[in-house]
Amino acid sequence: MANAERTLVLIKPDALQRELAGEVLSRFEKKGLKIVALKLTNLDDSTLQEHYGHLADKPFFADLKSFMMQTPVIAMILEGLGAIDEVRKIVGATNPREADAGTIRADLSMNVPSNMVHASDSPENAEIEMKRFFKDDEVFTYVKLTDKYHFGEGV
Ligand code: IDP
Ligand code: MG
Repeated sequence: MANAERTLVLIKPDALQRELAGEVLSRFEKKGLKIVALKLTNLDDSTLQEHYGHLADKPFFADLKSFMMQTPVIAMILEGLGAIDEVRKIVGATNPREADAGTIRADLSMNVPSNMVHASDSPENAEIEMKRFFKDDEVFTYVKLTDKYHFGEGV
């Protein structure tokens, strides 16, 4: 939709290990975010070096990378009004014990790095991250019957 944003989300290995991937995806769907790309993919060291480059100097960086390689992750692009901020709101603060109740991280996790989900934090990073994980022909545009509720005005 012309007035909507797109954002990159990863469902992390702890969610897959704990059989909570469906629960996480369901929360985004229920909000009214449209799935426009979705796949299971393995992360390698160089992808993680790029993706978490802002954390490369941290003492936990090696552990973070090996955590993210425990299983494939589910990568997706979600579309919606203000999707970047709305998804970050639903995901909650980085530390699950500081996240607000009702968020995915607060409700379903206890610790870092195993906090269930990655979500882009700005329009600039969303563009970079969507390209990092998806080719153009893996991203879909389609009409849903519910679009008028989630994207329309005055309905
Ligand atoms: P974000 O995921 O909320 O955007 P970032 O600061 O970008 O938070 O950190 C990326 C990821 O690195 C976090 O989601 C978490 O998995 C991991 N992480 C962040 N801080 C720590 C830490 O202090 N110890 C271990 N892992 C951390
Ligand atoms: Mg981040």
